[in-house]
Order: sequence, then C-alpha cells, then structure tokens
Amino acid sequence: MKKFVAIVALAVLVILLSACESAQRQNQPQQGGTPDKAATKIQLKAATMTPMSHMYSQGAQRFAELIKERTSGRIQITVYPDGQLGKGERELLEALQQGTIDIYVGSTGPIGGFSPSMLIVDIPFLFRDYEHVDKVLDGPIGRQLLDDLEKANLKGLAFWENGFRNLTNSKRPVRTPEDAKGLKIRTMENPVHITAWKALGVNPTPMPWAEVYGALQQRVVDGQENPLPVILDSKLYEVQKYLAMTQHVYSPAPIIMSLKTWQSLSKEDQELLLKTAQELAPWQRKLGRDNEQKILSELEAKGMQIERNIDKALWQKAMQPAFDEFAKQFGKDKIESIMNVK
Ligand code: EAX
Repeated sequence: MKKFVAIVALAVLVILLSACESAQRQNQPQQGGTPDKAATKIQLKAATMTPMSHMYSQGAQRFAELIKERTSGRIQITVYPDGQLGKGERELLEALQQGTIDIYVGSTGPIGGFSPSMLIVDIPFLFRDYEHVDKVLDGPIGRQLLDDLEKANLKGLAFWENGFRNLTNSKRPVRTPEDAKGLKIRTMENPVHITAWKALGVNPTPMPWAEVYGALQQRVVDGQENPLPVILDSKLYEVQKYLAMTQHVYSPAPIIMSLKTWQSLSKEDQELLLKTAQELAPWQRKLGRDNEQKILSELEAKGMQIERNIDKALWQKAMQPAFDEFAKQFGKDKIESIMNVK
C-alpha cells in the first residue's frame, strides 16, 4: 500500500512538473533553430536637431506611431528632438554610421561630406517650385542620391522636407543682393552654400545648428538662412529682426537610417520602414507648404520685418561666379538634367 501511494504521488508530481514546463515554454520565444523574430522587441532611436513642434520631429513622431501600429508594438521608435543626441547634423550622421543612433531626419547640409553626390541638391535656384522638387526627388535622380548613401554606411529611406531657405539678419532690411553685402552670415557646413554666399559678397561663417541661436544672440554673426518653419520653431525671431523671402535654395530633409541597424532587420521589417517613410513624404512636406502664410503672419506678430518682394533673378545673377564653379565641379549636363525635369 505504501509503495502504491508513493508511485501515485510520483506520477502526480511528474504530471504537474511537465504541465508547468509547457506553460512556461508558451510564454517564451521559440527555442533553438531560428529565433522567434515575431516576439523580439526592437527599440530604435530617431534624432533631429529641431524642436518637437518642427516638421522633422513631427514627421519622425508620425513615423514612430505608424511603425508601432503596423508591428503591433514590436518595433518602438523613440524620437529625440532638438539636438538632444548631438550638437549638429554632422554629429548625428556620425552617430548613425556608428549605429548609436538609428534614424535621422535633417537637412542635406553636412551630407555631402559623407556622400559627395548629395552636394548637387544644395545648389541655389536649382529647383523652380515644389512640383519640380517632387518630380526630381521622388524620381530616379532622387532614388540614386539616396542609394549612394550606402557607401557611407547610411541607408536613405525617402526625401522629406526642410523647405526653401530665406535670409534673416539683425542689422538691416534686405531686398537686393547689394543690401546683403558685407553681412556676416552663418551658413551650414556645406561647401556649395559657402561658395554661393561668397560670390554674393557676404561673409559666410559655417557652424553646427546648436550654436546658431547663441551666435545670433551674442551677435557673433549678423544673420542666418533657413526655411520659415525652422525660423519659427527655433524662435529665431527673438534674435533676428529682418527676414527676406529670398527662397534662394531648396533644402531637402532625407530620412536616413544607420546601415548597421538596417542590416540587422528582417526583409519584412526593412520593407515596412522603407514603405512607411515613402508614404509619409507627401504628408510631411505639406506641414511646411500648407502653413507658409500662417507662419509669416506669426513671425510678423512676433516683431519681424518681412521683405516679400524679392527679385530672384537679381540674386541668381549675383551668384553667377558660383554657378560657373558648380558647372565645373558637378558637370553642366548633370545640373541641367535636374533643372530640365518638367
Ligand atoms: O536642419 O543647419 C541648418 O541650417 C538646418 O537647415 C536646420 O537646422 C534644420
């Protein structure tokens, strides 16, 4: 009898233990062979140099939401705006190469230093209008520029937008290139921009974005140039009185991933990130385009004096020496292949 009880007790114990084990296994990702990708959470960091209210960060935030939704929370993207992860866009791109940041939304300003072919888009007056921009950047030329980034360990997903850049300064109203002569202007760390401003007779001073507000406030430089949303969201109206709607150069804002991070993802996840970034492009671009008049009145209300009546042909003519240099550097045919996109 004692023996029988012992056997029954042992049997019960064995059944209990195995039930326990199988319950545990169900809670764990699949063991052995291929890891269960579906259950592994992926955390990604997205960085921008502009505040959360600005269209880069808004775009990144929307991207994060959509990806979270479409993977049922498996891929989580955290957005770090306003230079929280670096003092300039060059620094963010370097972190992207290392894989310490996964996603970048920012201007092409420093990108030419990583991928020379990108420099061409920074040529002033290259793009006529938004329609032209969309045709070029969403077409084969744009795709090639993004693909070229791979050689720099960067994965270009899509062209989002910064916008047409405008000149601001604290010294005097500017309408003609003559008015701008002699001003000390912060430029992006981009040789094309520097050449263009030199041709115009202003004194270009390249510096990373995080230093710009302080430099304007301390009057280390007189002015800077950026699209309207940056001027508003970064509160440049506090340190700049005069805004001239020069629209001298169109500034794209590619969304780029670390190639390291990209290569660690499954084909399906890569496809999802790429498609979602492309799908968001028209929406993100509209954030600035649809708000131009509103931003202008806000800037005016904040005390900026705005010169809307700019003769672009005059500015283009003043930059002619720079264009001659660009034709030599990039090839006239290459530049024309962009300008002639209808
Ligand atoms: O990327 O550095 C710049 O002027 C950029 O256009 C701006 O910060 C947004």
